[in-house]
Amino acid sequence: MLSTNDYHSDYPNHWCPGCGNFGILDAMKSALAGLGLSPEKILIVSGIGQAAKTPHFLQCNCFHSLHGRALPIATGAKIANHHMTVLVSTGDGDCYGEGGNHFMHAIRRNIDVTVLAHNNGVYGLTKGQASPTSMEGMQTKMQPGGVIVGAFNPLAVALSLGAGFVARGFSGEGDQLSNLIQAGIRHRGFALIDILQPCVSFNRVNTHKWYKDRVVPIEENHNETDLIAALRLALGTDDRIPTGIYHRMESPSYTDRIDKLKDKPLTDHRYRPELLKALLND
Ligand SMILES: Cc1ncc(C[n+]2csc(CCOP(=O)(O)OP(=O)(O)O)c2C)c(N)n1
Ligand code: SF4
Repeated sequence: MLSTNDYHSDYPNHWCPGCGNFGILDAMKSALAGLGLSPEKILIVSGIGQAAKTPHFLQCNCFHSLHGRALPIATGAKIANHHMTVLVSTGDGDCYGEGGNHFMHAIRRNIDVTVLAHNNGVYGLTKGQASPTSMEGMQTKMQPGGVIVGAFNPLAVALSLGAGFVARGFSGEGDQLSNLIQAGIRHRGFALIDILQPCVSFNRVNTHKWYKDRVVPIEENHNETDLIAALRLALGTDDRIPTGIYHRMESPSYTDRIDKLKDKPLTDHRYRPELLKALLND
């Protein structure tokens, strides 16, 4: 039986005291322990940013890649060994801005990865510029007159692209978040968990209190298989921010569609350089 201590890493952590990332890190450990996944069976891929440092603080396989490029790395890793549990730890800037094109195509391909998007509505690491999810009107040092465009809606976009698992969590609701992460990992196919996360140093609008006043669990009678109901929730009609599973519907993942991978992962196939040589010669 595994405990959260089995995922503990001693790597020095310099996140600001009070940062929502701590709640996400704790929920990740508790989700992994709850699923009984041993560290060597897990790969966490990240891009660049405060959120992207998360794998340093976990004991498992980790690939800290380039800004916006976590999803292509995770895609390659999953295709190489689809028996590995692959998670992506990314920020709103990393995933929806710099990596927006990869976000779109990973969903379309239904890559079996669980994306934990630490959504703090700001570029934290580079000290507070607006991100794609910053609210219209939010003032930053770079946008002193306030952000002049509307915020990107990751849930509505993921749903409209056909993502099979779309959920929203909050770093201040650890038990719920841990359950969402477990459900995302269990889902076979692309899973997005957009996690609302206060950045106490640079986002003075979306504070802990601001979220506490608005976050509500999705109503129990919500039908997770009803895409239109999920879209309606994602588009929102009032100030409330529903948390929980918006949509869940399985379909064959990318590796399920590749005949050669039906019996065993690519890593277990014999390497036959003569075939490659023949191909190149041709
Ligand atoms: C190609 C490239 N462009 C820009 C940067 C600078 N940069 C580093 S992190 C970052 C934004 C990170 O914001 P987010 O993904 O929201 O993560 P956070 O730090 O808020 O967790 C930027 C623009 C970079 N490292 N590489
Ligand atoms: S700058 Fe913001 S996101 Fe980064 S560690 Fe501090 S509070 Fe967290």
